[in-house]
Amino acid sequence: MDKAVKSANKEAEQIIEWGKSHGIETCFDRAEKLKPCPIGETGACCKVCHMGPCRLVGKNAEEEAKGVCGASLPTVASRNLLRMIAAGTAAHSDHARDMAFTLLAVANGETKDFKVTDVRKLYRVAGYLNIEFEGRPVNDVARDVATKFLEDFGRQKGAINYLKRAPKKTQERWEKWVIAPRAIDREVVEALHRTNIGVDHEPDHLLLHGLRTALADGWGGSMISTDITDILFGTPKPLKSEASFGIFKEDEVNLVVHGHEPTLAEIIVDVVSEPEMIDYAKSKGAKGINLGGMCCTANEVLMRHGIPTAGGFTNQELGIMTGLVDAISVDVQCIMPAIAELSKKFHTKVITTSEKAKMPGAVHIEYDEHRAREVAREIVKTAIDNFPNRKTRGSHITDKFPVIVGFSHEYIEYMQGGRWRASFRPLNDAIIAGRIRGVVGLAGCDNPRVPSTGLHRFLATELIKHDVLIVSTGCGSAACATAGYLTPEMALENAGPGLREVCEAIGIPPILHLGSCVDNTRILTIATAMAAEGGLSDEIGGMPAVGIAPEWMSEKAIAIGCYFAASGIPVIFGGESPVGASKEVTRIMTEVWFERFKGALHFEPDPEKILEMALDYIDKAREALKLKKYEPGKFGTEKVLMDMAARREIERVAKPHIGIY
Ligand code: SF4
Ligand code: MSK
Repeated sequence: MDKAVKSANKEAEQIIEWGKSHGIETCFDRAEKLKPCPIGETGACCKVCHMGPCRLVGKNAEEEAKGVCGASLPTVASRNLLRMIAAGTAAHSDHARDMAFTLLAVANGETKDFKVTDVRKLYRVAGYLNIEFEGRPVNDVARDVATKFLEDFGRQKGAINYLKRAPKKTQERWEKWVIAPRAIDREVVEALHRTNIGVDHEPDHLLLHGLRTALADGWGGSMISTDITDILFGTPKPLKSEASFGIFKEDEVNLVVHGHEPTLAEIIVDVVSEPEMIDYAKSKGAKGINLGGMCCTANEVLMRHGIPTAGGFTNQELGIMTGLVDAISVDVQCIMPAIAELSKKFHTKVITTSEKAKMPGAVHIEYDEHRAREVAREIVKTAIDNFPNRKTRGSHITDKFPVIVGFSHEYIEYMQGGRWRASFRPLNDAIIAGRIRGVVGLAGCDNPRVPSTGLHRFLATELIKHDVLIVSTGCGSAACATAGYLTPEMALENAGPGLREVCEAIGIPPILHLGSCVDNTRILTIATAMAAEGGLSDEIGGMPAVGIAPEWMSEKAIAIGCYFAASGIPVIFGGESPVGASKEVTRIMTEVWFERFKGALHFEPDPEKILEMALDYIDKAREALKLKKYEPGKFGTEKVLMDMAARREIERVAKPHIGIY
């Protein structure tokens, strides 16, 4: 990895260089100019009251430094982490709340623009929630599902519904350590209460509530969001698309959807192919309308409709700098306010759409689920009207890469046995035999403080070389997509012999795109299914599986890392630890959590060490499970079992929108 470059993405680097020669500043330049405060960076600064901010620094800060109120460094650092978890959980879960309201509006007939698309998934979810579904009208079941989900936000006592989806042993650990969340809002509110001046001061106690809050995200908000999105818009199946800046077209109106919420974007996907809209675009001199995505809204429409992606978080300014984006419609989360200012240097219109998120310099066209199509048309029309203003003086890029995306856990199950024998048996067997050494969830943001996307690329190639199957989400997926890694050919060229054999037999890439950030919950579902299948661990903890977020930056990533850790998956984050100032907090998150939950949260800036740690965790888990010692190229003779239906299905992977499960 070339540490001198700002982005490992050649095309991104080209645009950054073009920007430099035209006096345009991006997050990469600002990251260079603005060094992080070393006290805040490591969690040693407290500003929860106005006697501070108190900076707990010095040689013996861990033992001796105290804030004005007497708070110690471990207290301050653990409070800071808990607040990050609460904020991350709030973001994912508020998104989920809106999804639940949309499902309720559909069930009540209050919106005509959405419907239940995947009835099978609705029934599956109803089953998880003990809701009767057989013989009942679909909308009645949908109403009960939405209502039960909404209870998960405001319940005062009891437990979040989906906790019982976890393996029994995993649930028992949560009960033993009293971290089973009661309700999403309750845990977030309690986190803010406990971290208020003068409340909870015991680091372990604060961090246990951190895990409880994070579980409210993983097995609550995020999982609810994933499931409702599948119900409303369809459970993803592999399909082919493209990634990188070359997705923009010179002769068409380019509209980008960016952020995290799929609802408005789903309707925009529909509206851009309305004949009246295409005619309108033609009347303005364009050949058509080209829709692209950015960040996680991109992941949502990419995996359901094959809408191409321009990439992840750090590509948002660069996309505008191609000079080809006529409008960028943003919803919530990970939207840099810099894009509004930057857009003034081009012709791009930045359109904010959420009642929760406005931006100085942007046009605001507010989304309302009751008139979704009308709003979507206004947005598409704004982009079309702006096409004649295109000055085409940006840094045009033509490179793009093919991608195969959209591996929902349901499809992964299906592809291992067809419709009637769907299971996780072949995957478990491949791990047992040592063909697949283990599984890594490669997730999280891309970050301008490192050669952006470079850590994802390095780890992706190294892990598959070592026969580790990768499941990826969020901007980690975008980093792999814009590198051309999300193809079955990647297995032939780069995977170790065992993983290659499995990928060839099933016809899958060695890096499976699972979706957006909230879809990290699909990894929890996969791990649960693997535990139920048998032959490996009987809980999530102890699986030869690791989570890695090498370039994380968002508080949401911290919440994700913590719900993985509490569920039993060791997690390694890149960069400096946000609690690195406290040895005690670091010890709790690694040794103590591992002892209690078999999960942990590490921070390690060196990507080579991240790789080493991940492989070590995997090998130790294999040893503890008494599995065959991993040796490259040496494994048993078991074959991946597939029926004819599954084989025929896989052969269609290269065609757009496949899948019959
Ligand atoms: Fe300082 Fe204590 Fe106030 Fe924090 S809570 S700012 S440590 S006085
Ligand atoms: S968008 S949270 S930069 S992954 Fe989900 Fe990407 Fe991180 Fe945002």
